[in-house]
Amino acid sequence: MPSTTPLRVAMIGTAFMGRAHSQAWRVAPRMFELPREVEMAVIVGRDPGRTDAAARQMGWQEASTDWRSAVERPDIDIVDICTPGDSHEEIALAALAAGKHVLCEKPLANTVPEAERMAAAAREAARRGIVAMCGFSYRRTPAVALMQQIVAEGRLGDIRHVRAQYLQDWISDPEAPLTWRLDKEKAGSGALGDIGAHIIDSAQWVTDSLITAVSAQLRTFVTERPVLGDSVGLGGRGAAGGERGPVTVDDAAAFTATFDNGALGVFEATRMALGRRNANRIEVNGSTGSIAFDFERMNELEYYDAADEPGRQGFRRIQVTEPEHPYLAAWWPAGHGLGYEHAFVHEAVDLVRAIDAGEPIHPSFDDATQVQRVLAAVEASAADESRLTPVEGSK
Ligand code: SOE
Repeated sequence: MPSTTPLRVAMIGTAFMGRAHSQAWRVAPRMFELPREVEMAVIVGRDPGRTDAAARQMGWQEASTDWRSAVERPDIDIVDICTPGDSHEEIALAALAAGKHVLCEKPLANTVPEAERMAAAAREAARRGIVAMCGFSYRRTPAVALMQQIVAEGRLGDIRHVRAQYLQDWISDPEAPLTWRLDKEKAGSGALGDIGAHIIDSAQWVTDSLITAVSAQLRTFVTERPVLGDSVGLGGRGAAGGERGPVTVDDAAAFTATFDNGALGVFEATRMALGRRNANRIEVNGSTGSIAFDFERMNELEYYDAADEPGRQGFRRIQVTEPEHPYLAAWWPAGHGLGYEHAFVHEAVDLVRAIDAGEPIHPSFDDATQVQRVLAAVEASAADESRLTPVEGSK
């Protein structure tokens, strides 16, 4: 039975991540045995009407347009930050100072200095029993969590290759409008920080090793787009009427990476891979085996064990739906499978359990700051054109 005092949540943000996190807070206490009840106390958005509607639709007790007052309320225990990256630091620092536990969407911040200040505040708050977590949700997709377990068991031997891609195509159309994700001021970077951050975090976590150096290229294929009015969800700027504005972030990133365990990494993040709506893939090759995850088949892992006898070797498909698999015992019988939103439920479950136990949780703000440092290194590498070696003879 949960203890009597519920954990009351204030969530800031009402768009895609606001919806995903609302689903998580609604479902977590209903599907998992939690030590504390969870109350969805208040949702905060910019527009009063839309935020009221979001509260009703998503199941929040109250709606507000004032995040500062929500963060200061004595009846709030957790602040869940689902806003664009340019507001993460201000909100997180205020929440931590007010003694609230914090879940902050990824990437943690738009710059390394912002992330470092957030991580320092989280370390100080931890001394007051406060828990802070960054929402790299894919760690809690059961197949990725199982991948990490298999690698941690040493079944792949020495890790040699990490190959990770995160492919989307939602802005392949050059007439897709300028939204906040295409604005460096709001988002910090483009595909690199939005989806590249996920595969950087997953790769480092699954292999228990950190990226120490990168060599990168960034591309912006479409350099200007239609400007939209400031409508909800699009976050466009200015008036409509045929106006166009500059895209100030990358459409695509590609980089190689050195890991501190000697492994060689190859990473790709793009919003221009036509036909790939949300293809998040990671493959790890070791000296005694390989393992691969593809979000387009998110309830499966492909596993190759070199110990299999000759003539019987090959990638086997593990259906990650068994009760022994991470998080699955709380869900359906084997073979039924989970979806994108379940990783967010697992985030909420683990956060509530960590808060109740007074224990830290990963990915921490320190983990997320390491990701931010890799993002910054990629941008610095890509900015140094001198590193590109021209191919002789080609024009
Ligand atoms: C990008 O469109 C995005 O919404 C990311 O921001 C999320 O982190 C990812 O889970 C889905 O795609």
